[in-house]
Amino acid sequence: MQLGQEWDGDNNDWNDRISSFMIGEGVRLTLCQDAHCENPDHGGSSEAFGYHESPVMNEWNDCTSHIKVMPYKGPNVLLFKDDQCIVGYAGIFGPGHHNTGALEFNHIGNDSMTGIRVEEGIRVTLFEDEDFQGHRTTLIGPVTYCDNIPDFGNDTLSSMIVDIEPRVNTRGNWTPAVRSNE
Ligand SMILES: [Ca+2]
Ligand SMILES: [Ca+2]
Repeated sequence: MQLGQEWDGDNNDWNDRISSFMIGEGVRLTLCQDAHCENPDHGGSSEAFGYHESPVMNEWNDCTSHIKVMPYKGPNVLLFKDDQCIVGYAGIFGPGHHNTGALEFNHIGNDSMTGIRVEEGIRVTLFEDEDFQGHRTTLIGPVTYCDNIPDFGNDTLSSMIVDIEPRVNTRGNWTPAVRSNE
């Protein structure tokens, strides 16, 4: 599929058949279980960015009915509900405060995150409890953990803060290494 393209499984032989896929560099992918993405929240859709390969899709096997392929602008955080960084349920999160409701709406759910991909230029703090409380750990991108996130439990994430990571430039001044895409 090409950038900016939408694909509706009702119009071809591929409805409810996709079991693996690859996303190219610079591409943002939205998968929906309903025709025309009629149910975009948790349970109905999933999102990821490339480059990424998903050799299996677990709960998403044979249930994709609609696909959107759009240009991707980062940096962001990609969360995975399942291990091995499978998409699956996955969600894209930009800079900001993401409380439990945001996790639930963006395809992950409360106490279900197992894997994380943090792009370069991003700092993310993970919290065990809602409202940015409880045990926490901070990750600096670029880093990917598909199974065990150091010093953070599996299926415990309830809120998260994503920041642009400041860097020292060649003149020694603090400056954002990358700009937000907001
Ligand atoms: Ca999980
Ligand atoms: Ca929790």
